[in-house]
Amino acid sequence: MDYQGINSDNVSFYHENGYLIAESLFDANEIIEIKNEAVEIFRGNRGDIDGLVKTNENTSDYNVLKNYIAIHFPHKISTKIHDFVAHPKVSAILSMLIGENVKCMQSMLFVKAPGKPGQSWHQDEYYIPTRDRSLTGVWIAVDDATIENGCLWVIPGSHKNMPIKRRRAYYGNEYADVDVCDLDPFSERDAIPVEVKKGSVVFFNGYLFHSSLRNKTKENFRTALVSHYMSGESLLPWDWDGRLELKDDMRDIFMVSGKDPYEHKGIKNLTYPYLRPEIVEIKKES
Ligand SMILES: O=C(O)CCC(=O)C(=O)O
Repeated sequence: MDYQGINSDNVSFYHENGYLIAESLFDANEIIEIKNEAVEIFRGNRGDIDGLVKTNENTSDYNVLKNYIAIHFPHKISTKIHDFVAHPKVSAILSMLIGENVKCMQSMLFVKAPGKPGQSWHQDEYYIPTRDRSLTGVWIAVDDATIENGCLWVIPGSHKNMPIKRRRAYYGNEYADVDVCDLDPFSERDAIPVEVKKGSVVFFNGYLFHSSLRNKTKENFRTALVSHYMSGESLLPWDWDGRLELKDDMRDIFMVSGKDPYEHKGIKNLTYPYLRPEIVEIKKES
């Protein structure tokens, strides 16, 4: 078992530490495709999205993108982004980490413009609960990610035997969120920055404590295409932060590897793209 430089030692590292970096998984030409597509999306050329700032052909790409943190569910309006979310290089590694059948339910295209806030400490399964702890994030670096421009931070090993932790109020200035995860028995001192070059891809476990800080650069974006996946076998009792009626299995998914064991249920079109707000309110507990 060896794919694009990822072997069984790397898979063991993932299970032990809760994250894995696949260096240079995408080449410069592929990364430029994502970067260009981000500009098209935020110019409104893939459809209007509530909150998009009006621009014209004379507006520079910098001025188009400088207004935004991220768009959620870009794969719903962009076939280019959909292709990268379901890219065989991503799905092959996911099937090494999760199993043969892998489905995707969510994507986010961060541009994280200069000055924009980060995401507070959290576990992704708090927001997107699976039945078998199989939630896996895939973070494709489209720009070099550095401490200064707000790279990902992780607490290695924090996913192991970890319950879903409560969240408490956050009053600081680094994050868009108004709450933050209780890290006990870990602390921020255990965190390491995940600085990666563009084209590298970070895979991380849905129970892993992770966060990102404000982009403190004056002119550098921190672009990343981030998507979430899980085992095809698990149901997905996800109400999309209270936007949907809670059902035992949310079926707005697509397979990126293998077969869908629940194919007979069909697929529903429930989610839609929206811009990530500057302040993210507390998730409604169900
Ligand atoms: O890219 C970021 O700033 C945060 C991404 C993240 O935390 C996530 O996808 O769960």
